[in-house]
Amino acid sequence: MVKIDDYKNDVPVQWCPGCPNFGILNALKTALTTLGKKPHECCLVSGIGQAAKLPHYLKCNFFNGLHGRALPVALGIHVANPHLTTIVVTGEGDCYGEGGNHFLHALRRNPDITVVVHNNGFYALTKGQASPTTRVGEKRSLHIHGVEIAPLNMPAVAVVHDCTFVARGFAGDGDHLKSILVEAIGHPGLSIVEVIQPCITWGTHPVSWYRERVYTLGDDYEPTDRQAALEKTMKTEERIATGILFRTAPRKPFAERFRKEITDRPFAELTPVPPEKIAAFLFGLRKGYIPEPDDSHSSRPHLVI
Ligand SMILES: Cc1ncc(C[n+]2csc(CCOP(=O)(O)OP(=O)(O)O)c2C)c(N)n1
Ligand code: SF4
Ligand SMILES: [Mg+2]
Repeated sequence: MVKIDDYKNDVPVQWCPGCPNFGILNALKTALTTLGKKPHECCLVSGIGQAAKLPHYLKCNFFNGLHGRALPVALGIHVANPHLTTIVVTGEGDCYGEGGNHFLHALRRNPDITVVVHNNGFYALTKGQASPTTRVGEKRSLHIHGVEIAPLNMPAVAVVHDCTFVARGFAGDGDHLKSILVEAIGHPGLSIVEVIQPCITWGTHPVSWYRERVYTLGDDYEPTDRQAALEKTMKTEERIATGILFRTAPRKPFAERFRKEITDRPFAELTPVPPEKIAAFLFGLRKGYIPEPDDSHSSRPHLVI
């Protein structure tokens, strides 16, 4: 049986004491334990930021890469080993700002990965500059008269672009967040979980301000209803809905044909292909030859053996 301590490591945590990011860390560890995922079966991927430090604090596979680039790296990891549970942990600056383009194209590709976006409404690591979700009028260090441009609502973009699992959690409600993460990680295809994460150091409002505004969607809420989902997702001014905002039947995941027709084995387990065979394969492609799935015994060049 997997225990939460299996994920424990001795890396010193670099967050401010009392940061709500601790709530997200605990919720994620508990969700993975609840799902019975062993640490070696998971890979966390992040970019740069306070949120992006989270993978350091779990004992499992992780890749901490460039700012905004977690998604393409996660996609590569997932393609190379579809048996790993691949989870991106990112901030809204990392994911919607620097990495916004990757987010949009991940929606189109629908890889079977989970994306957890800590949304604290600014760039916390670099001391609170405005991010794509900073509210209009909010004063930030480089916006002394208040932010003038409208925020992005990427969960709504995800709903519009057929992401089949879109949820919002609150870092101050770990039990609820855990239950959302369990569903998200178990859902086939891309799952987006945005987490409202107050920053107690650079934030404009205390945690209580958020607590007064968030509420949990009731059992009568129908997450398959796209119109209702858009309405709940877009409303973030006075009352902020948390829970599974949108969930529909899974659609074709990224690389499905490759997995069915070529291989679903991790690349690391495949027999290395000799360089001359690769050269022959590329030469064949240049000549217009496209290998057939069952070509493995033919004398024509092929890559997977
Ligand atoms: C290419 C690049 N540009 C800018 C930075 C500076 N930088 C580091 S973290 C960060 C913002 C992180 O914000 P967010 O993703 O919201 O995470 P948070 O710290 O708020 O959790 C920025 C702009 C960087 N490290 N690399
Ligand atoms: S600066 Fe804000 S987000 Fe970063 S660790 Fe401190 S409280 Fe958390
Ligand atoms: Mg942020």
